[in-house]
Amino acid sequence: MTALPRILLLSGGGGGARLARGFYGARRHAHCMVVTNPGDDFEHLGLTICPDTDSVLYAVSDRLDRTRGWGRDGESWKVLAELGELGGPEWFQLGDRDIALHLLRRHYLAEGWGLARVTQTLATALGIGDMAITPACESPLRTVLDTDEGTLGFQEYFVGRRCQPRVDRVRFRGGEAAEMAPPIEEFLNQGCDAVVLGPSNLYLSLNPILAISGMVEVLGRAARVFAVSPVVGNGVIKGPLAKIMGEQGLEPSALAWAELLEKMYPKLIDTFVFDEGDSGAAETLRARGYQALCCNTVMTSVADSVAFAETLIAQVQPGD
Ligand code: FO1
Repeated sequence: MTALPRILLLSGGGGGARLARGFYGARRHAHCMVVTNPGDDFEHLGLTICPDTDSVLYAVSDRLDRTRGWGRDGESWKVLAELGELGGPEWFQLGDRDIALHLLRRHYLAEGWGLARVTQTLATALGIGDMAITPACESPLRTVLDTDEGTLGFQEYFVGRRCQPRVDRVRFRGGEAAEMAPPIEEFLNQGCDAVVLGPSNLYLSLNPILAISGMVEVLGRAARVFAVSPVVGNGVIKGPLAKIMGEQGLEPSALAWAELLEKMYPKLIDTFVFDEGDSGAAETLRARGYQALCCNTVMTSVADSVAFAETLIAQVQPGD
């Protein structure tokens, strides 16, 4: 029985969560650990909110509200409504079922558990304990944005201001002190055949993970490093990436994304993965000596997600 390929997936936002679901559906063909972006996390109402981790927990366990791309399906909002009645904050919408998960996270953290153990325990409770899911680090790492309306925390920008302010700079509070969560080191020590940077916002979802000291060096040692373009055609499926690229003077194209990634992390990426509609970008990169793969990267169904994960797995030989 040959060993299965071991793949590390870096995930943020809805795109990363959908690809994580794909690897879960393909788990008999590869052993995948999902590393989630901690940069969106924040403290609210005494709860530790971990949106990009919870999107993966809910997507992989088929409990995600797929319309919103976050939070629970079949949600009710009684606590939030009463909170509003009592003069509490309603701007960040926590549904009743989502609050249950947050109360449990709060309880485990108050017991002194690390966030990685909390996350894997919640995954097991959701019936997906056979998939390794961990935040990239256990200490607070918070994305802050310097905008034309001042410095904003991520959720203030994303939810509070609906991504309207112009982004001049994205920073990560706690990045220098942050260390890779223990499960990641354990996974890597047992061998890692490929790293996949998911179809996530480079500025807001992947850079926080890559800001963790030593992360880029460690990932660079993997046999293969794939990066999936979050830009499809001249747009982004969801989220503020196209707008921020424009504010940074870049056109929101798949090629501009690849060039930005290569500029930020020279030689880290072996294979750029584009949607089949962006074959031009793939050709250009191949002409520059990079490997580029074109396939269907738009995941509108679980079947799409699984097919995409299987396509990536087929590129990876165990013990590469
Ligand atoms: N996004 C919103 O646009 N509005 C919300 O009220 C909101 C609440 C929320 C609650 C829990 C959670 O895990 C995510 C939530 N999100 C909400 C999404 C959140 O802002 C994420 O950071 C984005 O999905 C970006 O990754």
